[in-house]
Amino acid sequence: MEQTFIMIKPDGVQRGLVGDLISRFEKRGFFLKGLKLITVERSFAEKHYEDLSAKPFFAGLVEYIISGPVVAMVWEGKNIVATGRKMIGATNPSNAEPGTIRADFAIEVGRNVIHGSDAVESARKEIALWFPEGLSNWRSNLHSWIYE
Ligand code: DAT
Ligand code: MG
Repeated sequence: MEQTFIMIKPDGVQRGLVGDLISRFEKRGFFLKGLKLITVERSFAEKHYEDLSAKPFFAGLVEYIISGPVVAMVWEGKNIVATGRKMIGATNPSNAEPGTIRADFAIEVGRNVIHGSDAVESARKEIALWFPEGLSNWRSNLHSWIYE
């Protein structure tokens, strides 16, 4: 089953959105496979966002991500990478569709509350980076109530 890396950014933690955001993924029918509250080092944040290192907003983005604890998670389910991105909404909250996380909880692109992997391959890389210790391998008893 497909997995994705989801991170609640420092603003989401500070604003008390952790429970609500986790709830959205749980209620949809996705399964939580990894979870931790962690404040990352600058070099780690730079590695996570290495593909964006040439962008003018890179330094500010790194400052934001290291500004407080984040909630790092791995979620699992059918087509979760693409579905997770849809649930999160457009990068700039002002372009995000109503009902998406970024439309419901954010105003500015540099305070957009949550990260989600953009492809199966980047999910694999991000999960390996954030969870080198591995994941929990449990299987929900609700599986057959969610999947045909
Ligand atoms: P996403 O987080 O939707 O995958 P991304 O990977 O292109 O978007 O960029 C990572 C983060 O960088 C994004 O969540 C917020 C910030 N960012 C992206 N584009 C930006 C811009 N034009 N100005 C300021 N910050 C930006
Ligand atoms: Mg991205």
